[in-house]
Amino acid sequence: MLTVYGHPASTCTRKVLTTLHELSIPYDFSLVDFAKGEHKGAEHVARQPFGQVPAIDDGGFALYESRAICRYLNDKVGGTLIPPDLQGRAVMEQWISVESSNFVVPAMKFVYKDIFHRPQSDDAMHDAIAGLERALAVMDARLAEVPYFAGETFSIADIAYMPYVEYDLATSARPIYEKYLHVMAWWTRVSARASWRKATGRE
Ligand SMILES: N[C@@H](CCC(=O)N[C@@H](CS)C(=O)NCC(=O)O)C(=O)O
Repeated sequence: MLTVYGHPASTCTRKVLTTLHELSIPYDFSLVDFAKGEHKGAEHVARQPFGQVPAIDDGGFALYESRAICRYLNDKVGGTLIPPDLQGRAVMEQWISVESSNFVVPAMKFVYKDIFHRPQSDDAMHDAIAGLERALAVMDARLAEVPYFAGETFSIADIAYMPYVEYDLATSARPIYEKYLHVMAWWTRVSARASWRKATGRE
């Protein structure tokens, strides 16, 4: 049995759980309790050397890094979460890179400020607003053309954005998102998926 070591509220854990549900892969969930500092304890650091979640153990095969885990899971079962053709896969990878390089940092600033109540300087929030606007404009233009980041089908690229979008929509970033109608329409589509509802404890 595959075991996920993670935390149910963690964005990166949610990517892996969504992928598992999309692929109908059974798993055990092992809570890494942040409140007890378990993520920085020796047992978890042996699984994830940066003391972060998630990590998996698949019958003795250990892996960490959420995006690598999602790709592994899809390839393990021959899933449809990665486009089968060379160019489709490359486009999916492009959008995962945009997520990790251009989107996550500004998106998470709002989560740190409004959900974790970690003080952020005015300069930091000014940069976050500008960075988020820029990323959303690029994402919106893509989603005006196709229903999902990789094209016609839901992929790991969509999963990569979803946890951050959900948290941001509960922050002061929401009015910024609401200007980008194609992003909002995509969110309505993808957040209705059973895999996401299960990964976030709604089903
Ligand atoms: N690149 C890693 C990032 C993992 C990550 O940042 N996990 C967060 C939770 S979403 C975490 O464990 N934070 C605790 C910490 O960094 O101390 C991945 O994609 O798995």
